[in-house]
Amino acid sequence: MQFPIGGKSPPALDTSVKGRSGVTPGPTVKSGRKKRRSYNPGKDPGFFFIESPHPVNEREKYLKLAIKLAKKGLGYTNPNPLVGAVIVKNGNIVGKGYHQGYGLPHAEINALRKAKERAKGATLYLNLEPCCFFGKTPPCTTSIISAGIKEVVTSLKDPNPKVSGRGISQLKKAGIRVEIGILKKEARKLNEAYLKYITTKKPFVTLKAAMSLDGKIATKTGESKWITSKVARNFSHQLRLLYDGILVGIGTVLKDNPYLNYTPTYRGFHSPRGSVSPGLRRGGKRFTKVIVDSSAKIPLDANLLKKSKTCLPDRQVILATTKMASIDKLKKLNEKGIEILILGENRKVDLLRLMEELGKRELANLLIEGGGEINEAALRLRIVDKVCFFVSPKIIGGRYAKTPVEGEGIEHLNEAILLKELTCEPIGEDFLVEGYVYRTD
Ligand code: AOF
Ligand code: ZN
Repeated sequence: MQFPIGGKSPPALDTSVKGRSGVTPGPTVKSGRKKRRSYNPGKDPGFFFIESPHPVNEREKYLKLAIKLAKKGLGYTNPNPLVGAVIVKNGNIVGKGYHQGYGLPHAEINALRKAKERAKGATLYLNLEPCCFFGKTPPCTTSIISAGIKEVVTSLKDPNPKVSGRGISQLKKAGIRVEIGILKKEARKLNEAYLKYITTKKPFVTLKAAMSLDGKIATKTGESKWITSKVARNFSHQLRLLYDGILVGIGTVLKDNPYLNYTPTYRGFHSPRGSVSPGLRRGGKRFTKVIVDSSAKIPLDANLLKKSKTCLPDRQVILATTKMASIDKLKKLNEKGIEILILGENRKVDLLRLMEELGKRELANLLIEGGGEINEAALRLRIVDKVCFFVSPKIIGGRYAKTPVEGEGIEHLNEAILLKELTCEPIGEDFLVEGYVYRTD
């Protein structure tokens, strides 16, 4: 169950409740398309719609099913999108499929394989425009055309520069009716990480923190174990399964000596967002641990540098540092298999450059579990896309008790980071408050 949060929203924002199906456009909506200049997760891309012989409800029903199927790939497809496909003929589902993992066949190919010759004259429903280029797999458009599909109903244009409407044009040229735009809000949310990564080549960043109701992440003596309940802690630990990497500051490493592992679970991870299927990651994706440590203070025997049964062989550690670090220490770290990135001349690691480097390493999304200083810098530099705050029903108090966002702080309220699409859901005894950082760029 989810609750909308009251209070004042930023101007002209789309505040919606997570999980609720969005407003769906009718079958005949004005044509024309607005230009999308920059990445903005909340903006309406403005697709145009063409009349279809199928009732809206039916098209929504099958697209919802496609989205449900797509979610089975959660945690496995990055940096590729989550895609589900349903093939319908004469009111019967003749094929279903989803993209199961990075480098594996695409959703529509899996559905076409199930449908076999029944695909001829059928309608294909899928939440993303089909691809039209040779990547790790051949273009899906070719298979759709040769299977004799007569209509494609999809939610979103694929903003991948190698596709970007070309998939749709190819289908239309082959005489296939194409309808686009239904359930686009849900489809955008499903692939929020992919949509940012593919257009900016930087990871979609979620900032995660656990705090008391009065916003403290520890007591005045630094005691922080545990503020939230076991249920919320397990939930937040399992969230790592949905991310390509995790970032912490050296402060957290020195204080907590964390492992930062994700635990592959054979029972699966069921969250209100969907479930991560049981078992290890498919498709060969690695989980990257990133430490921001400007003078390479990390002890060589820190837990997160240790080999771990649960994370190997798909683990990688990156130390982001500056020229202040001792070359000798960096050599020793490098000998342990740690990748060193020198990103900054003096005291601060250049986080913007770090995001570019992580994007080059194909991290489509990143979870920041930093302390107050890293969190503040990431928010101030507009690196963060989404916040995920676990709030416990405890009041800690104390002017010296740490808070999740520290740094120098702002002088004026109009400099505050604004959030939109805020949602709140109970997780055990605690609440998970999520929201997207409001961007004006
Ligand atoms: C689809 N359906 O299920 C997926 C699509 O390297 P490849 O061959 O796997 O291609 C990756 C690109 O294909 C990805 O960036 C996106 O544009 C598209 N992914 N497309 O129609 C799918 N996974
Ligand atoms: Zn494809």
